[in-house]
Amino acid sequence: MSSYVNQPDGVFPSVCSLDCPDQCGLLVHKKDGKIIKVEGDPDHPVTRGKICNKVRHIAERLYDKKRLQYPVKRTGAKGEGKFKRISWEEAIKEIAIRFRHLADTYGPECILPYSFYGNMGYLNAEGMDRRFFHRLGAAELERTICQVAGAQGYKYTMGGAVGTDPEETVHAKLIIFWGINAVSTNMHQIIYAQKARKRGAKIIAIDVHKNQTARFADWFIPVRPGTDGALALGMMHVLFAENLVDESFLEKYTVGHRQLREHVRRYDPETVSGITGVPAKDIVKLARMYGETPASFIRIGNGLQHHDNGGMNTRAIACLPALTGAWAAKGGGAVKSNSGVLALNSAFLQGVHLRKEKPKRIVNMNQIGEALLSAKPPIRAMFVYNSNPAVVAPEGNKVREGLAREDLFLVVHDLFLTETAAYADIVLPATSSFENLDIYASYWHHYIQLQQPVIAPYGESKSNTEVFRLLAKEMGFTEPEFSESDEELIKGALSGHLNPHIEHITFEALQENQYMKAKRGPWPVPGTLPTPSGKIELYSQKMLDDGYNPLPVHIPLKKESDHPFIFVPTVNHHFLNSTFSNNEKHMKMEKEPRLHMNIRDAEKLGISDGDLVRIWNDRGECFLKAATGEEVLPGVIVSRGLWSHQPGVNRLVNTLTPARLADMGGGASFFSGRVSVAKAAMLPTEKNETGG
Ligand SMILES: Nc1nc2c(c(=O)[nH]1)N[C@H]1C(S)=C(S)[C@@H](COP(=O)(O)OP(=O)(O)OC[C@H]3O[C@@H](n4cnc5c(=O)[nH]c(N)nc54)[C@H](O)[C@@H]3O)O[C@H]1N2
Ligand SMILES: Nc1nc2c(c(=O)[nH]1)N[C@H]1C(S)=C(S)[C@@H](COP(=O)(O)OP(=O)(O)OC[C@H]3O[C@@H](n4cnc5c(=O)[nH]c(N)nc54)[C@H](O)[C@@H]3O)O[C@H]1N2
Ligand SMILES: [Mo]
Repeated sequence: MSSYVNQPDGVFPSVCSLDCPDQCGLLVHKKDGKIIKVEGDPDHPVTRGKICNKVRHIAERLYDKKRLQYPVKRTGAKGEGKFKRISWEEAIKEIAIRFRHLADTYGPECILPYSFYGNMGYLNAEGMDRRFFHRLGAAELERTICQVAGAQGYKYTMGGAVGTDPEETVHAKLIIFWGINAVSTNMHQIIYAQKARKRGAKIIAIDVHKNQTARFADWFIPVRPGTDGALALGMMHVLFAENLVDESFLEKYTVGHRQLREHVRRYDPETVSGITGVPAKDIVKLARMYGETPASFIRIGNGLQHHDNGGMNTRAIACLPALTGAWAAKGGGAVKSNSGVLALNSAFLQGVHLRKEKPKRIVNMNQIGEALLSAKPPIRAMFVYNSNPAVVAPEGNKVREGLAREDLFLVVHDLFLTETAAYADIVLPATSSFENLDIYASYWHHYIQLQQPVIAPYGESKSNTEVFRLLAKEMGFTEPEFSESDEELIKGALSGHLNPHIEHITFEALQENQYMKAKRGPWPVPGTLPTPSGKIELYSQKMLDDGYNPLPVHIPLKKESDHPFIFVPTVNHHFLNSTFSNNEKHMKMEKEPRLHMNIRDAEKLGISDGDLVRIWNDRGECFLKAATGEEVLPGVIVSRGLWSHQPGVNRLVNTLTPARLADMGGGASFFSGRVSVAKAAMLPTEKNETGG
């Protein structure tokens, strides 16, 4: 056990484990063996002592009286949340017996793991768990809920998840926050932008919602949802037409610029204005600002790619820095994700070789509702950890109906009795990241960080690695992969030298330094990009081979129904997806969920600010209070936060979101759904009580 755990008092270095690009360095204050305060580590080179409010108050979550302390077994109906205490021994035994019986009777692919990045630690997110399910031969889960569509779109252009080093962006002279609410979701990029602004940089936000980031910007450009590709193409039209492109960069670093120049003639500002809702003169102004500022930086968000056309739109935006040669300017370029810079030895960690047969059943996590309800042969068991699908996954009614199936054996491992756990047969208590040894690699900045356990496990809780070691043992999996310690997992993850940027980073060095930066040479170097040509691909033969247009194009959102509004249910400031959505302090900081709608739409519907409204479509309904104004364009409504169900008031926004897959990578299309809105005649509680 780490020396930190054995010291009841003191201040210890740590890492934030949340699924957030900033991955802050923390200092954890302990008294009598308990965490009493969490603050930012002032020495961390990127996060520099500044942390968000939600993590500043994380101790309230760690010691929340609702936190799970021991394993429990269901005694009530599924979803009712009635459980009795059992021992770990009983829990592990029962899971192993059920899994073995199911695997023997129906084949192991009737068992499905369901997880995401509730904890970003490599060991606890994709370590022993993956080894276990590979060895079992379970069905495979495609982890597509977050960023895959945009990642694939970016990859077609740039070859991989690599962009500008964010530390350089203080030198940028123009910063565009494109489909990202960075004030809430990437606050240290905002701090860099503030520094850049002091040196003369202009800040632009392009979004469907006048959020905090839009208010921070010098210029906010509202766009219609799912039209960013068209806006980027309109910018390209102006850049080529007005000779604002960097010919020598295009020649040396890209393929296909001649085809692209021809192709974008059709995306003139008038046409693009008709698609995006951005006035033609603003498209020209934006393109000129971009073209005249070599050190321009685009922070490409996740929001804009949660659409039917999210892959292609990201692909289009990713072409822009190549047109102006921004990649070659200090601080210029773009970041979608930088995870490629810090890639660890995943093959080792995940033990893919332990799988004896190729998986026949692959389930896309965005379609978990449908899979649970109608996969043939049925999914008979599911093990959920690091995720809360009952709240975060699309088509929520189907998800919850699937979780409620009497014949589904459901195990949930979490720190809390989440909405998903309420449906479980067995719930296992999880340690928080402060109780684990783990390794963290940011998907934005370039530092790998070590988490040494700071406190002892809470109650009887266990880490993910420990749970899967125990289960493997109980199942009789004797491979040495299942007895490796967390330290051995970290050492293996850093070995193999698959990634030259991190060759110098070892477990021992991390123990001494806490965080270490990747070594990157000059970038991009023509001929060395991981695209097929080694260059930035403005024209992509690979896209053509994969069935896409080889050039960036605008493809409209699917018109799924006649409901009049496009519904964009985003995340909020004080929660992390659904994490914190049940913690009193964080709920209080966030106040209540609101539905932002344009005042003209509201007036037409007789809705006033503060009215409770019903939002519905063919997938279901939910209820929120209206916030009317000019924050969104007519025809669009935006909510913030993945709130849980409140007795009587269904605030589960994902009840309404489509499980339809985006154009690339099997990604989610959370923000492409259509809904109707009306003033709720009475509180839904009254309605339920009167049976209406
Ligand atoms: N405080 C906080 N921080 C978080 C999270 C959290 O829940 N809370 N979640 C974390 C996770 S997992 C992720 S993936 C990231 C996500 O963080 P971001 O990258 O910021 O993505 P979102 O918040 O999903 O959406 C960002 C913006 O996209 C806008 N948007 C929606 N559709 C469109 C469109 O078609 N075009 C344009 N231009 N904009 C559009 C939305 O209005 C929203 O303001 O944040 C991480 N950080
Ligand atoms: N409407 C709408 N829906 C969305 C989004 C949106 O913008 N709008 N965003 C989507 C995105 S980008 C994402 S990434 C997903 C995220 O969705 P999820 O991955 O489900 O994220 P969270 O809601 O944070 O739930 C994480 C859970 O993991 C648990 N946990 C934390 N640490 C550990 C651990 O060490 N072990 C175990 N066993 N459990 C742990 C937490 O307590 C929490 O219950 O949501 C998606 N859903
Ligand atoms: Mo995400």
